Amino acid sequence: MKSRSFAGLVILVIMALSMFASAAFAAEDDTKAWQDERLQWWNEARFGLFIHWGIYAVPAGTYKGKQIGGLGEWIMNSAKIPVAEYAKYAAQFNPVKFNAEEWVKMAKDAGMKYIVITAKHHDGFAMFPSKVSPFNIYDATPFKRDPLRELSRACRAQGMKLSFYYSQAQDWHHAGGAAAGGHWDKAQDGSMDKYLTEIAAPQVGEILANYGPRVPGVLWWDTPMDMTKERAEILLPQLKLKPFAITNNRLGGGYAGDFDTPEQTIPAAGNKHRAWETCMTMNDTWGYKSYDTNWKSTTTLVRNLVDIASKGGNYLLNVGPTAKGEFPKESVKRLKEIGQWMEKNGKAIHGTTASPFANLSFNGRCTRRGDSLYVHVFEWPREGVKLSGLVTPIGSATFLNDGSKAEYTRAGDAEGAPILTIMPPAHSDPIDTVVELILAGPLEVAPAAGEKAK
Ligand code: FHN
Repeated sequence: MKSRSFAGLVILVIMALSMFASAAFAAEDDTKAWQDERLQWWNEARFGLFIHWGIYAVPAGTYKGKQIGGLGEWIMNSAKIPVAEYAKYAAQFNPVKFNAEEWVKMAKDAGMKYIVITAKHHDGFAMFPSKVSPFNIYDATPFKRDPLRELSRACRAQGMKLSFYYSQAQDWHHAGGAAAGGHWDKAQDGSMDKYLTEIAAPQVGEILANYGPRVPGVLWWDTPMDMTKERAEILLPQLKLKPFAITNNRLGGGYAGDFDTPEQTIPAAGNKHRAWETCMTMNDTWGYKSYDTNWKSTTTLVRNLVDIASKGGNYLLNVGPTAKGEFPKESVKRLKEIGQWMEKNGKAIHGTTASPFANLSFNGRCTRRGDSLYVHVFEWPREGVKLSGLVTPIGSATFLNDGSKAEYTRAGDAEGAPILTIMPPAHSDPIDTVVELILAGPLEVAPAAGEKAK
C-alpha cells in the first residue's frame, strides 16, 4: 500500500474510532455502573468548598451608596444595573492578593476534598480567558491572569479535585440569556437558543477542555430557567469532552445528572437511590457582601457536616472571596477551626456511608465505614449515651480526639433488644466527640432500631 493511502486509512480509522468513542458516552447510553464509577471519589470526599467569586465582589452589596438586599452575586439583577454600567466593575477587579496555593491549602487543611468555583455566574462574567466573549477576567480586567489555571495547578499539586460551576441559562450580560424577573436592559434581549449555541456551549467546551484531563471533577449547572430538553441538548454534546465529569441536577430539560442539590438545607433523611450534596453559605450570601455578618458558628458547620454524612450526603460549604482575592477573615477562621476538628475526626467523615440506625436516643449522629461505626456525640448525658439495636459484638471502642479507650457496657432492654451504653470521655469535644467502634464481626442492627444493615 502506498504510504499516502495508508496514512489516509489510518486517519479514517482514527476518525471512526473517535466518533464511536464519543457516541459511546452519549447521555442516553450512560449506565448505572459508569455513574457509580464517576461518583466514587465524590462519595468518598463528603466535604467540598464552594467558591462564588466574580466582579460582584467589587460592589460587595452596595450600589450608588445604597445597601442592596439579597445575595451579593445577584446585585446586578436586584438593583437592575444596566449591562454596560455593571460591566465597568471589571476594570476595578484586580485581585492581586489571589493566591491559588493558599486557597487550596485552606480547603485541604479544613478536610475538604474538592473545590467548585464559579467559572461564570448569572452576571455572565467569565472567570477565565474565553475566546467566546471578551467579558472575561483576562480581557476585561487589569488582572490578566487565569485563576482557573492557577487553581488547577495548585489543586493538582495538593491532591484536591477541581470542579467548575457554570450558569448555563441565566446570563444577564449576553443577549438572549435568561434573567429571573425578566430583562431590564434592551442589551439583554435576544434569542436564548443563539446565546446557548454561541456563548454557553462553547464556553462550557472551554472549561471542559482547557484545564487538564481530570478537570473539572464536577460540572455544576445552576438555575435551569427556560431550559427545555432541546436547549439542554445544545450543551450536552460538550460533555463528551469529559465523560467522567460528574454533573448535578440543575441542567434542566429533564436531565437528572448524577446528584441532587438541596440548597441551604439538610434533608430530614438521606436518599438511598440518588447521590446528593447540600450546598450552604457560611453567612447569608454566596458572593462577597462587605456587611453580611450573619456567620454560622464553627459548631454549627461541623455538626451540619456530620448530620449530612450520617445521611449519606456531601456538604459543599461556600466562601465568597473579596475583590482583592482574599477569603473573608471570618471564613478563614471557620475553615481553620473545622480543620482542627477534622484533623482528629476526619476518618469519621471521609469515605463513610449513612448511619445504619433509624433513630438515636441522644443528641448526636452515627456514620459508618464497612464494619466500623462512628458514634458522634454532640452532648454527653452524665450516664452515657445509649445505642440500641447493635447486635454485632464490639472489638474496640476508642475516642478519636485523644485516642483513649471508651468504657462501655452491653445489656438488653425489656424486649431483649441489645443496648450499648458508652460512658462519657475524660476530654469531651464541645463540638462533637467521636467514638470509633470497631466491630468484631459484620454489622448487624436489630430491625426494630433501624433497617437491617446489609
Ligand atoms: O442563584 C444562584 C445563587 O446565586 C447561588 O449560586 C446558588 C448556589 O447554589 N444557586 C442559585 C440559587 O439556587
